[in-house]
Order: sequence, then C-alpha cells, then structure tokens
Amino acid sequence: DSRYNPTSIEEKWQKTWNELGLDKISPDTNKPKYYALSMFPYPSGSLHMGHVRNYTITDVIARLKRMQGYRVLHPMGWDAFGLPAENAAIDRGVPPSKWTYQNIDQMRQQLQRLGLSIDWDCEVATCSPDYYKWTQWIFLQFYQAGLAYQKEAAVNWDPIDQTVLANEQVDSEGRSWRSGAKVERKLLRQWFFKITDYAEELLNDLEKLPGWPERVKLMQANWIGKSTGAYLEFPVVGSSEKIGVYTTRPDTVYGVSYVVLAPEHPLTKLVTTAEQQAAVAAFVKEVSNQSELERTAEDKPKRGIPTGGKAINPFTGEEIPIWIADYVLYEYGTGAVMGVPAHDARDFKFAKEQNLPIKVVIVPEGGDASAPLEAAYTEPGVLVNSSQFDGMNSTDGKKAIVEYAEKQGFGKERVQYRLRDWLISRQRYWGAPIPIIHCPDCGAVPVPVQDLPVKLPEDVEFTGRGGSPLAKLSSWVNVPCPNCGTPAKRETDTMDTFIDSSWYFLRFTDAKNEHQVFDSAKVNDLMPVDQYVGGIEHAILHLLYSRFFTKVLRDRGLLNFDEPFQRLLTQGMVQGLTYFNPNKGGKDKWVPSHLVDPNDPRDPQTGEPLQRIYATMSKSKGNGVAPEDVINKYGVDTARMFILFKAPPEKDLEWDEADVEGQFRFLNRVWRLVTEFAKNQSSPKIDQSKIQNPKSKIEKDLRRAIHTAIKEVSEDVEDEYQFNTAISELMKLSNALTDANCKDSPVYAEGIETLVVLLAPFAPHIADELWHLLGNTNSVHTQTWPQYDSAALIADEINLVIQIMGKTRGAIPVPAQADKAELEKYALESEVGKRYLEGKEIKKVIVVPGKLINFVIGQ
Ligand code: ANZ
Ligand code: ZN
Repeated sequence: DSRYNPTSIEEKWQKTWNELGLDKISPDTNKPKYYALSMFPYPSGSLHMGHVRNYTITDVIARLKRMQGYRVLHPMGWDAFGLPAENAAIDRGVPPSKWTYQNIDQMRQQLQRLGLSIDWDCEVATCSPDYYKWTQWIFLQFYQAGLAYQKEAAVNWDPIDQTVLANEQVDSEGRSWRSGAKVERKLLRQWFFKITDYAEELLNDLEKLPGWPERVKLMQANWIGKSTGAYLEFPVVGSSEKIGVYTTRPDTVYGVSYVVLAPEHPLTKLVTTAEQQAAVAAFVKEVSNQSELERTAEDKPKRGIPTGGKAINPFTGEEIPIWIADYVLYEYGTGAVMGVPAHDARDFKFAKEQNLPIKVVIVPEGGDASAPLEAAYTEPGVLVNSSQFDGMNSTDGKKAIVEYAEKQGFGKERVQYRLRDWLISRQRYWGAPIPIIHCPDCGAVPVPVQDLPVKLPEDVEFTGRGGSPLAKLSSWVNVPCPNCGTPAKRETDTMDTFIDSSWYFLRFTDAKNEHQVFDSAKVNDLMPVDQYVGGIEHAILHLLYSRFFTKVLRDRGLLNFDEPFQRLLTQGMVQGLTYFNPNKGGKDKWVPSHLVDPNDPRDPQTGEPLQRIYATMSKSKGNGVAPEDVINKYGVDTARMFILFKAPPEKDLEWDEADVEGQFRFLNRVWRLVTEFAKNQSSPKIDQSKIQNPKSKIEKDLRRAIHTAIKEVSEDVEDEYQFNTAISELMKLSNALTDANCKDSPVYAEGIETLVVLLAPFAPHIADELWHLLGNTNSVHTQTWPQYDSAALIADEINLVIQIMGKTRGAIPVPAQADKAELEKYALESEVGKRYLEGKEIKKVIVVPGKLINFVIGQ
C-alpha cells in the first residue's frame, strides 16, 4: 500500500532517530552552539494543546538550526515541586513523590509521541534530590552573599485548619478553599531573597534584550517600578520625632494639608492622642486583616481616621493633622505620605470624604488658581501659592524645592523602586527544604555542603491541618547544631517553586554533574539560551527571577554572562470552540462541547439555544481538544502543520477541525507528488550542471519557484518565526511542482528534493520517509539547509498589468529588463492598448516597474 499512513511511519522514525542519537547535542565544537528552550512543564499528568503548541514551535527552531549547521541543545525537564502534589496527598493519600513521578512518566511518553527532537539525556526534575541538592547549594550561595535573610511578614492564616495558605488557596471573598474560614493575616518570621539589590541592573539590562517583545520588557520595567522623587521630613508637634515621607511630587509641597501614616507605622502609637486611642486601635486591627489588594483597590473607598496628633510642614511652618489610612502601605517608600488633595487622585477622594482642605499649588500654563477643582489636577504645570517658587514649572520647581530642602536639612532626592524583596518561604512539604539549622546559641547555621541535600522525609502524614507536615515531624526537625552540637532545629519552611525554575536552564547544560551545580565551562559555552519560548503568564516573575539568579551567580564567579535569555517568544493561547448559555451567569453558563450537537447547540438542562465563541481551552469551559485524539486521527505531522499554519506563534490560535483536515490533505498531496516521482525515476542523483543552466522557459520558471521557496521559507523562519507564511510557501512550491510540465527534467528532481528538505523541520516524520523513498540512506534531518541561488530568482519575463485611468484592462508578458519607454511601447502595441487607447489623448503614464503601467487619458 503506497498511501500515506502517519501512525506507522511516525513510530518507525521516532525509533530510528533515537537509535541514531539525532536529538543529542553534537560533540563537534567547531560548530556554533544554539540553545533552544521551551518553558518546562509542571507535571500535572496530561499534556494539553498549549504544551503541544509551545514545544512544536521550539522543535521547529531546533531542527532548523541543526540543519543550518549548529550544535543544538534542546532539553526538557519537569517543574515538579508544588501544591497540587500535596493536595493529591491530602485528598487521596498518594505520597507527593509517587503522584509526581507517575505524572512525569505519563507526560514523557506523550511528549515522545510528538516526535520532538529533545535530548532526553539532559532531563531534570526539580523534585529529585540530585536537583534540589543544588537548589539548596544555591540558597547557601545567596546566604553567604548576604542576599538571603529573615524578617517578619504577613501570611494568609486559616484559623480553622490552623495552617498557612498560599494566595491561590484564598478565594476572591477572602475565604479558605478547604475550610471556608475567613482568612486572617498573621505575622511569621520568613526567608527573603534580596532582589532589590539588583533592581537597578534588572531594569537597565532590559536594554540588552532586543530579542524580547517590547510588551514583556515594559511589564518588567513597570514591575520594578523605578521612580525618582524626594524624601521629606515633617517634625511631629510636641516630640523630637519626624515623619519621613516619600513623594514623587515635591513640587506640590506647599499644597500639603495633612500627613498619613500606614496603620502599621511605628510612629502611629506615639502621635495618637488619648481621645483617639480606642478608635485608632480598632481601625488598626481591622486593616491588619485586609490584603494589600483590598487596601489599594481603585474602586474601594479610602478609609482613614485622625490620630489627633499634628506635624509641621517644614516649608510653611504650618501645623497639619496626622491621619492613618488603609491606602498607605507600610512596605512601600517610608510607609508615610504627604497628602496633597489638589494634585493626587487618591488624596482628592480622601479629602472630599473626610472634609480636609484642598489647596491648589499647580496650575496649567495660563490657568487660574482660584477656580474650584472638580478633580485632582495631576499634570505638571506652573507653581502658585508656593512662596519663592511661584512661577516655576513643575520640573524646575521639583529641583529647586529638593535643593532647598537639602540645604535646610529636612529632605533630599530619593530613588524608589516598587520591587520588593522576594518572600521565598513556604510552610509546605513538597518543595526544597531551606538548608538552615536554628541553634539556640549560634542562631541560623547553614547546613554544611557535605550534608546536602537536606532530603524530604518520606514517613509524613498529610492532613491539610495544623501546619506544615515537616514541622510536625520531630524526628526530622530535631538535630544537633552543626557548629556547636547543641540540640537545634531544622528550618521547616521549603522554598518557593519559582526558585527551582530560576536556574534549571543552567543545569541543562550539565545535567548529570554530581560534584558541582554545573561546570562553569559548560554553562559559559552553551548559555545564554538563544531562543526561549513560553507563555506570556511568565512575563514577569519567572523571567525576572531567572535574570536575578543569573546576575547573582555571575557575581559569585560561577558564570560569565549578564542575561540568561537572548531572545524570547511568548506564544499565544490555543482557543477552542466554546458554548455558553447567555441566560445563565457565572461558571454555570459554559456547556462542555461534548454535550452539544454542533448543528443545533442547546443547553442540555434547559433546552435553550446556546451561543458560541472561541476561548482559551480549559477544563472549566469544557472546550478542550485532547492532543492524543488529533494524533490518533491524523498523525503528529498534521497536528504540527496545523498549529504552525493556523496563526503566527505569538498570536492566539483557534482550533478548527476543518483546517486540520486541510493540512492532512496537503501532506497527502506532497506524499503523492513525491512517491509518484520516486516510482518513475531510476537514479536520485541530480546533475548540477543541467540544473543550473536550464534550457526551457518551463524549467526556468520552475527553478525560480524552487529558489523563491528556499529564500522565502528561510527568511520567514529566520527573523520573525513566521511559520504560517513559510508553510504557505511550501504549498506554493508543491503547486508549482504539480503544474510543472517538465516532470523528467533534473530541475523537477531538484524541486521534489527541495520540497522534502524544506518540509523536514515542520513535518519531520513524513519528510524522512519521503527522503528515503527518494533513495537516500541518511536522515533528512542531517541534510544541510539549502541556500537559494540568486541567479535563479531573476525572471526573464514578467506579467505587465495594463490600467486605463486606474482600472485594470488586461496584462501582457514583457521582458523583465524592459525600461519605462519600452514598457510604454509594448503596452501601446498590445491588443489591450489598441482597444482602449487608439485615438485618445494620453495625458500621463505611470509605471510601477515589474508590475504595472497606468494611462491617464483625456475625455
Ligand atoms: C505627594 C504627592 C502629590 C504624590 C501629588 C503624588 C502626587 P510611585 O510613583 O508609584 O512611586 N506614596 C508614597 N508612599 C506610599 C505608600 N507607602 N503607600 C501609598 N502611597 C504612597 O508613587 C509615589 C507616590 O505615591 C508618592 O508621591 C506618594 O504620593 C504616594 F500631587 O506624594 B505622592
Ligand atoms: Zn550552635
């Protein structure tokens, strides 16, 4: 049977590639390196379409680069610590490690079925002791560098289960996912990484990343949130204390009508008067149970209360009230704000609600200071009511005011970042234990390197109640101090799983090293990642943390580059056809597509007609397409071709069965084209001299089509990864071959061969099968990517479109080299020209070289 049977050939080639070791990084160090990386998956148990798309994109790039002569590292691993495994243990009694490794095995098999050219020798799982040993070692590097420290911080506390909750375990109403209890805030001593030390470099080095989407760089810059302003001090009346505020608008300081402290601010107690004490204490308690999100939400009213205390505006000598309010955050700036209602939107709202004075000190150029304000005027402008600074514009005013404050000794310029230190402690089991032992005499003592890894104990009970399982296991917790031998206790917090994924790309370069985190020579050789591909949901934290780790490890002398990822591609979502009942609200409105007749979609419960949209595939909407279903029906190559053809990689992709069929038909067409040719020809060897000097016009045209395809496909994939247009070019070439009237010419043979080689990165299995049917004995994936012959691109003849008054009236073949005068002559002498132009006054002739000629005529 000579029909295209994807299932049998895909299995065969996957086996063969494996035996040949084609997916492994080439040992030939004369070749330039190329590191292609997909964001590694969380082992949830099954692969979804988003994974398939992500890994297909990276795989095409890896295969292409191999053919272009690079030694390519294309690894895969598992981001395997995290909550779901622990929840499975709580719900079903399966140990987290068992659950995780089962899922990994299942997903590895699914990945291998996709025919991805992954070097499985480099596989890592972050939950394995040979990996987390080095995660712990890196923690100690941070500790030694003074970049890991402990401080008190608020956690989500479930008062019924007596346990700490992750943010994901708290619903939008602030209740625990398990117990339903109203979640409280509780202060715990926790570990932090000092990412703020690197804020400036993390911001500046975004400039070194031209290969990143602007959008992602902007998100990172906003997250770091650098602002330049001033630190100003307001003395407290009747005390030697001063309230320091951070402001980005020192030019508004003459408009301050009050000072606000965060409720947690240490000066709150001191400034509160006796009459206000009870009210202030109640307010502080109330706010302490709100999350930061609740406190700062735009739409919530700003709540606050006067302390009764007063401060002095050092610029005016005026006494102003001191308030506390929920919208002032203790962790940002100084935890205190000068309130300028006329020029800050939040202060305006607050002042209106609390009846505080509003004093205009900035007006637009030529504006009127006495006109009442409808809303805060937040733009820059000209200073008024500001003593000696009147008449200055905001920029000069800021400078002059800060200079003055500095001279008087009550302020100075200050740069502020929104970025905070990274809270890495998790009161969880399934993570890398923090390698610290707390000794009553020595304090926090690092676990000696020779004792790493601090292994997760296995005899653990999972109840979801009463704190971390590690903390309850006294045999594990109680150890002698490594320093002095005194009975001491292990740290029972584990590390945020973002730490595991902040360095896995480094480990891939030397995944099996038992003695070192990695060999610096290997990391420096293979890093940075040349192309990173993953979801936009990681635009901020994962990428920022990875950049931070890279810089810290560089400063520890472990590697020699500044940035881990040269180029970044954030692929779009895979969307499925989604049904919903417009008469229902919330989650109830989605109707899973397997319950719907696509010809007459109705709500199975009510019989009401449904509406359809495309939405990101998800379990909750029941709109997913299982990768294995598609693969069983059409094969992997078709699935890949569809995914690549349907949309450019960074755009969302609408899953459409008809278009999948379309790609299947295309591969069948290529199959017939190549197998028919292979059947009819004796020797596959191509006579280069005959190809390069084809005689007939038919051959010349075909050769132009072939080399145009090489040029276009290469360019489409090179810069912008426009795989969709690259596949269109392959279709054009296939059409040109189908139509070619020179099937026994060596040019035709060149065309068939080129088509198969160009197809290889996109549809690797069918390409290799066809390659062998053409009589080759090596794998098509070891072929060199073809170069186009620019001589072949030059056309002898072009089709000249003739327009009269901008209206197309016909077209004629003309020599490609004809100049403007000649083109005019050809057009006038043509049938079209005679019919429309004879006897007319020609007023103007417009020529678009190589394309068209347009005659403007008199009436
Ligand atoms: C007075 C003022 C007048 C302000 C004005 C703005 C406009 P960014 O740019 O995000 O850094 N602020 C300072 N610390 C705060 C805190 N802990 N909690 C809440 N708000 C705080 O924002 C800096 C501005 O945010 C500061 O400038 C301060 O309000 C406020 F016409 O000071 B401004
Ligand atoms: Zn000790």
